[in-house]
Amino acid sequence: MSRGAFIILEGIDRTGKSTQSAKLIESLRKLNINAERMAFPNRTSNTGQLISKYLSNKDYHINDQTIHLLFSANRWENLDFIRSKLFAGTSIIVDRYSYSGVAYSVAKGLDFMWCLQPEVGLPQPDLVFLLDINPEDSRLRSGFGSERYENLQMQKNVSTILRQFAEIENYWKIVDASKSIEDVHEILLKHSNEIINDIQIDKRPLTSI
Ligand code: ADP
Ligand code: 2DT
Ligand code: MG
Repeated sequence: MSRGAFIILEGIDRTGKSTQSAKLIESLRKLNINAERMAFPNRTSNTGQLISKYLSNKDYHINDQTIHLLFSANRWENLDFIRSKLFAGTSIIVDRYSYSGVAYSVAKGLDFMWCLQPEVGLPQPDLVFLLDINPEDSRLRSGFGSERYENLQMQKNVSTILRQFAEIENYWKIVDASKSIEDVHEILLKHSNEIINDIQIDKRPLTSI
């Protein structure tokens, strides 16, 4: 049996990652493709509860390096789960991954290579969608502004860093997230289907960051 595809949705806040990952799972399942959704941070584990408190309570202090490593640990604790699902043939759609980890910390002023280092060895995605939007537009969407990092300057910095990843790596696809929910969904479904099929045909191995 061939493995599932490891597909990531990245983007600044309110670009539609949660909406699109849920819709993608629904459509893939309708096509009889085994697929599961994950989101980072996973707020339910011990590290996730600390992270969630840090994000929602601006008075709860954790220094920048420590929170960076906690976000990374929050991914590492899911390593066995991710690998076992993929090798059982289930594709995984992930709402944020290592690239949010790097981009938000670099946007705060931490060193890029230092930020990337704890991600080295985690599973390498087969495809990353960058849901791209002008930060001036996404902040007008409902819910914006309630958590740490949801301010315009931070969003602009993160957007620039995520675009740099997308420009140098050919497994990234930039998607115009200002389109309608249905239009974005159609693009994501098409490319996800293609990569799931390609992996079945060429039996490519799962590699590491
Ligand atoms: P994210 O997970 O990236 O923060 P969400 O999926 O939670 O974003 O979407 C944020 C808000 O924007 C929600 O109210 C959602 O309904 C809305 N939204 C998502 N995608 C679009 C779109 N393409 N056009 C207009 N509004 C959208
Ligand atoms: P949402 O749960 O609304 O996506 O917000 N973040 C996320 C980091 O700083 N580092 C990371 O490694 C990850 C995965 C982005 C989560 C917030 O946490 C930030 C916004
Ligand atoms: Mg979300």
